Amino acid sequence: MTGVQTCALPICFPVTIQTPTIKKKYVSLEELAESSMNAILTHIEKDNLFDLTCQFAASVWLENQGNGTFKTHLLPWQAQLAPINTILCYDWQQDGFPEIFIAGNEYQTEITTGRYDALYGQILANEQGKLRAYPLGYQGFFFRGDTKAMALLKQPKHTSLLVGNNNLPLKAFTLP
Ligand SMILES: [Ca+2]
Repeated sequence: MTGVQTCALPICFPVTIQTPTIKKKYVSLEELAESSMNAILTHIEKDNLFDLTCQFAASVWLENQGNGTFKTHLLPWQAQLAPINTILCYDWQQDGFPEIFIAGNEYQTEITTGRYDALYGQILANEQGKLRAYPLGYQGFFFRGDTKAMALLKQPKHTSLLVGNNNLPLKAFTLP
């Protein structure tokens, strides 16, 4: 006994769900962690594999600079709290610069990952192209949920912003 504890490879560990042969090959997380990617994938035909690379993980907006080139701008940190699923532009003050309404979250994650639920709806002020986050809950725009879609509904005297969430009733906010 060396005093080193090993942790059994849980059957619900994401990689063992997606590649069950790994579960048979490795009995502990320690063994798996110490193995190279080539060693782990010895049983897989590598000709059919391809590499994917993530440059960064953030929500951004892209500025079209013409000639097929785009400049990347990070959204404010308040928009980085969870995945954004829906974006809607509406000129709140009618000054010619549409505000950006964002909503999202993701409840369908694997149980070992945990759900993304930190976004309660956010309005970004568009100050002549520079984005600034309004305070959370500004003008009552605040809601919980796994938001998947928003839409504007123009009515005779005002515009409604409709917010659709999984497993929750449709929400409506009155816009000026
Ligand atoms: Ca505006």
